[in-house]
Amino acid sequence: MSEEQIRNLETQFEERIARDEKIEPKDWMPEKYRKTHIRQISQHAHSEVVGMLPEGNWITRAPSLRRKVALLAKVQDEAGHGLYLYSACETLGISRDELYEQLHSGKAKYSSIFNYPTVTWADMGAIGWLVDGAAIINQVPLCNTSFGPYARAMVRVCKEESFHQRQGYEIMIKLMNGTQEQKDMAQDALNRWWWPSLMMLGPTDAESVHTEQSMKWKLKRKSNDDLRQQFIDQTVPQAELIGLVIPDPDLKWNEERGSYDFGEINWDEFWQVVKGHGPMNKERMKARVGAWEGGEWVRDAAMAYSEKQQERKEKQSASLKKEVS
Ligand code: BYC
Repeated sequence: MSEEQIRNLETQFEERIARDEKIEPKDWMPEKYRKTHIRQISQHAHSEVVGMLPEGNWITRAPSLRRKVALLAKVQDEAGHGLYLYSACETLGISRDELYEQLHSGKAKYSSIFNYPTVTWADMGAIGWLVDGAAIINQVPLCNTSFGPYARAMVRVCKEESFHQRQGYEIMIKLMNGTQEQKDMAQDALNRWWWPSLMMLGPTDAESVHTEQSMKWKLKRKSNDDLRQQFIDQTVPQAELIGLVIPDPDLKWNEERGSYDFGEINWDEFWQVVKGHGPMNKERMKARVGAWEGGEWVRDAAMAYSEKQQERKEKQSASLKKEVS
């Protein structure tokens, strides 16, 4: 293709984005658009799948049958989100095996938030309330993202995230209506998950290398700092309502801005976690790689079965043809 032809295609592409048209997998797209979508969608898929581990840790220890059923359903939803997202990503011309390889080799990132341990039952409340709460704020704008398969996957993901957020907040409400020990457990979980939840929404806009281009392509619809502010403004009243204290001495309502001012985020901690040095990075990868290796016989058996079915079909159609002739 000549340079002029490519320039024309690029112009048409930008015009489609400006008209808010969805870009579909078979449409022409700039290589960088394709690559940055593979990066973000696959990181999102990996986050869902790795994100099953901290909560999976509590399924057998949920305090009642009702809690167990809800937690199981939530973790299963996360597996489903991973599947929609891997499928959306594959439409961009990358295989599932390549995506897994990138995760297992450490080449692809997944959300920093899942590298923290879940040490008490209250952590199930804090994750649902805060982590899924932050995820909703981040993902609702993505329902309107420019790449069709990603936008459509996000619609269902967001509906399910809202159930997750409510089940988490309900655990916190229950604990805050309980004994002093239960209240302390809830406050301790908030103390540990608050700052990592703010970090989860990504580096500051000044440090965010991808935001500018991703906003132009309508892959991202809101900046990291705007989403973080929205999350804080939404969550602080929820904490106050049930008697929890946000662990930030600098948190203060700013009348002029109509938003909360908040304290300094420890960005060194964030980058350490992103680079693989968080409290649980090694365990998380060990669990994922172990699941991949341990599942090899299942994949082999499924392949052998489908080859056998194919052979059977071919034989049947050959004998049918013979009969007809
Ligand atoms: N953790 O330029 P930036 C869930 C990386 S799943 C690790 O701002 P971008 C759930 C970033 O990748 C939630 N790395 O990037 C599941 C980039 O590095 P690379 C997951 C992070 O893409 C189970 C560099 O830092 N949600 O909710 O414009 C149970 C510079 O950042 C993080 C999604 O994935 C991080 N937190 O913006 C419960 C949503 N933040 O790639 C809940 C979709 C940044 O150049 N993703 N980095 O090596 C997004 O919206 C965006 O990708 C982000 C980052 C806002 C996360």
